[in-house]
Amino acid sequence: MTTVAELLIETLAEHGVTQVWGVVGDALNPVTDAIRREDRVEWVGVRHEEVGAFAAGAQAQLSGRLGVCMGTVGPGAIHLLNGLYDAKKSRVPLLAICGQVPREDMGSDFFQEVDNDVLFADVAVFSATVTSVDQLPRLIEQAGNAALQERGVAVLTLPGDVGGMEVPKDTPVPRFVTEQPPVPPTDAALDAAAAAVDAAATVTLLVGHGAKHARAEVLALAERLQAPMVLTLKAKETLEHDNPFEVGQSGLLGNHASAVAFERCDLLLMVGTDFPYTQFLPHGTTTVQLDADGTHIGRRTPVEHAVVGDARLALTGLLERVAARTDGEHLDRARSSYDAWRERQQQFLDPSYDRRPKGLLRRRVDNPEGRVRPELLAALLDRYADPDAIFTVDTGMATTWLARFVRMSGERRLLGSFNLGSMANAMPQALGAAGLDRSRQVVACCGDGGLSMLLGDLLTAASHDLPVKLVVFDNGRLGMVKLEMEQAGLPEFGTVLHNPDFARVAEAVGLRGIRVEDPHDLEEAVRQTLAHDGPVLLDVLTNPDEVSIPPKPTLSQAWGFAIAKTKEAVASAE
Ligand SMILES: Cc1ncc(C[n+]2csc(CCOP(=O)(O)OP(=O)(O)O)c2C)c(N)n1
Repeated sequence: MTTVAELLIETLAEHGVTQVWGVVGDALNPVTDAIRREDRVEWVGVRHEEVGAFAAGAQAQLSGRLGVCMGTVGPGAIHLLNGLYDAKKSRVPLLAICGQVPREDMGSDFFQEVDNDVLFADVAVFSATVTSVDQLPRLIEQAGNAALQERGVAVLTLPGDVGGMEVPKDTPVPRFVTEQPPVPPTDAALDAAAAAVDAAATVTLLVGHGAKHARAEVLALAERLQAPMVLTLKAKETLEHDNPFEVGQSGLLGNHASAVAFERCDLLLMVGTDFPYTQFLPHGTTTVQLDADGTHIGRRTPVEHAVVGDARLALTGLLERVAARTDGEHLDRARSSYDAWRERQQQFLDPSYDRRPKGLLRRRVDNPEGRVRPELLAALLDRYADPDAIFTVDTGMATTWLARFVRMSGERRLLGSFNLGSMANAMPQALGAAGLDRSRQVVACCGDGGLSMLLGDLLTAASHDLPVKLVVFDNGRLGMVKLEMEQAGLPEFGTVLHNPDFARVAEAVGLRGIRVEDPHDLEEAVRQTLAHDGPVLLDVLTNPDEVSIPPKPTLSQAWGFAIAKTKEAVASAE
């Protein structure tokens, strides 16, 4: 005989799922029992379900297969929510298997009862409660197909008495549809876009994650148009390396060269990007937008020419139509600005460098205790991490340091909560990545606020032998919020974190722990961390007053900073 739970787990194993993440309990006991007896699927018990959702989401991003997490009745399911929203916004195929009270108690406000189909209505592309074996195998198939085809979250809820029910003998094992043939753009759209491109004196490309499979084509187009290429953070992974046209990122973590590239272009060509920070985009230019998803067209900036279709096909179509250019002045100007900026960044890698920016942001970066500059830590991770390392990064200042100092080699991967912007994603995502391949190096760049939010799951790294390298940018602050407050002219408030020695915490739970307080110890510590053959946490006390300067700091940001610093000085003198 086969039970509902066994059919579900066999389906997932056939699809290629190798791990399921969650917390065991009540309604889901038949499911975990089926996993226990299925050799192809490993159960990873986490301490907080949110960690399971983030880890499974990371696995889906890396493997292209369905990620799977579980949360049992009521609170266990609710704990998944933040990780599920991250998957939704990153467009990641994720299946959440959730528990429910037994069918006879449903609808009676029973102990722990929560209506999952209502709870998950906003986050899920598909959500259903299995109330009869007659719904199988179709509900399983629909859930998997919805997650994979719509690249989102599917939720299957099993009431307590359903998981162990027997399915009819000849019930076929559901199979999921994974093919997604690329949609070609129309000739008319390509003709109009190409004519606009040819009419423009200068073109700048803004390229996002949607072009990740079209690297050769996007580079060929940049060469043909002599166009600088601003990359979104999500495009960095595949497009940064060996790319003579890229000028880094825009937005708060970007650099001045992107502003040069935007300000001086007649035409902005957006490829596979939904970059949301409109204030950084150029104004008064003609815009051409290529996107596989027509709902993305024009939602960030007015678009004169829309090309809806697969990025590779659309770029190939443009390459067949646009004229080659020989004038490289626009490209050279943006690239020179980029080279100069990268050169200046190197100064931060000298521990004795005293930074005094010129102009509006002139001020001294306080570092009275001689703490490690976060830039140096990121640069050393870049230097010593494997060429195919997987990096995960927490939302916060760590994202800026990684964006600026860690280069993607082509084989390196980069995961973050880049659309939801949740804290505490880096450690869970690293666990997920390590679970897929324990021999590949996984480096998590964690904020101290982010790490401590889901700290309990350090235990998962130890107990499931997940050899993650957890690097804590320990500035004793909710640093990004400190920066926000100061740019707005508010004195820093509520951002100080009274942290433990995270290295000792790590040791206590079974990881190796290394702590660095003196910049001179950093290089050796980074080497040891990355070379350690098991889970390890490197706790680095970094300077909380290190700030990042955006591509075009505004007058109000600079004033705000000055005012906030004055208020803080007054407060500390009182
Ligand atoms: C779950 C969640 N809560 C709050 C925020 C708002 N927020 C964004 S960054 C940040 C501070 C992050 O601090 P930390 O992890 O220490 O990193 P740092 O910025 O200091 O490098 C906060 C509170 C958020 N993005 N996500």
